[in-house]
Amino acid sequence: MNNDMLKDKFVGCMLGTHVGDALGMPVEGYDYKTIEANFGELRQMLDARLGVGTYTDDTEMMIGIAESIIECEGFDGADMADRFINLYNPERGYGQGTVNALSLIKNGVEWNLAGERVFGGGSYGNGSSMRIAPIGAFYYDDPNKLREVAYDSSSITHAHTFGKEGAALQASAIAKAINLDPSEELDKQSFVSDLIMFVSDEGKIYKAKMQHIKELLGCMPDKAEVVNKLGHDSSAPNSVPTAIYSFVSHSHDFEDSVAYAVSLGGDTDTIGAMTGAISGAYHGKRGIPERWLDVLENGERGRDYIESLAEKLWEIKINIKNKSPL
Ligand code: AR6
Ligand code: MG
Repeated sequence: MNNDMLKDKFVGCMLGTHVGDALGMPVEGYDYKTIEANFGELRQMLDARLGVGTYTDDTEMMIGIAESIIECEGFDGADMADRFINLYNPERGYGQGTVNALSLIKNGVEWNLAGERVFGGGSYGNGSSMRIAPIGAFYYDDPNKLREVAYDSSSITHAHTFGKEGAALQASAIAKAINLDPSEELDKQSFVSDLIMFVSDEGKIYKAKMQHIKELLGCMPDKAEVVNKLGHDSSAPNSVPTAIYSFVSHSHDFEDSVAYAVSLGGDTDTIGAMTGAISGAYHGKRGIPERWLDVLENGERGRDYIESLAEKLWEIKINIKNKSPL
């Protein structure tokens, strides 16, 4: 793949997170019937609690990951945890497990020990999967390193095996999407089969969910069946596969995939953000509707800043690749 396309995909997965987060935020917690009855097919950014196009904790924490990887040229747990703490703005709407883990670290607990103390053994919320786009992009060509860094970055706040595996699975879906050419037809079944192979034995809950995805791809399920089989709540096992399905079943078009993810209801901002990350990694920024990009919040750490982070991440990646002996 040429470098320009790669750059567009790095930007696409990070802005895709922001777009999906912003589209989903105004309808967070609604069920699919309520969304349908009130908004039909949601294709326009609605006024959210912080304004049109604003983001939640998903995008705020993604920014922390990107800043940390750029600054450290790779993963540094203490630095990443510090950035989560410094960026933390309660108005963005954080999960309780994340708030608890970050406050333990702020009070002196080591970054790699706090996560286990949450929910007695670690959180399996989707909070470490929703923010993973920069890791999926940065390690798009190295599945082993991608898994290691996804696990470690997750363990800061989400130390439960299902939390860590969800983050690695979401990162792997992003990496695979980066490696594919969107002008060629996506082989949907093999995209999902490869992800099933990637999931570790300890994460077998995901293998079962991904098997459901393969079956759903073979029929034309209604939303009730999709939600019933895959889930749409704020746990990683009940939302990462839902995002993967939303992408794979609507891989022809960024807008269709993210609109569909949000239309399923439940944890709409996060399922939207995760679908946007995978779909943006596949189509690149050029696949994201301009009318959505135009209304994204664009203050100090808004749309343009996120794009500049993605470009820096890409630059560092290219420099490392150019230095490598092979
Ligand atoms: N035992 C029981 N329930 C659990 C466990 C566990 N070990 N781990 C997670 N849950 P949390 P997040 C359930 O609090 O992942 C924001 O809106 C529990 O019901 O760690 O950072 C974000 O945007 C818990 O409330 O938060 C996301 O949409 C839930 O999983 C969402 O919140 C979330 O885990 C999740 O953020
Ligand atoms: Mg959120």
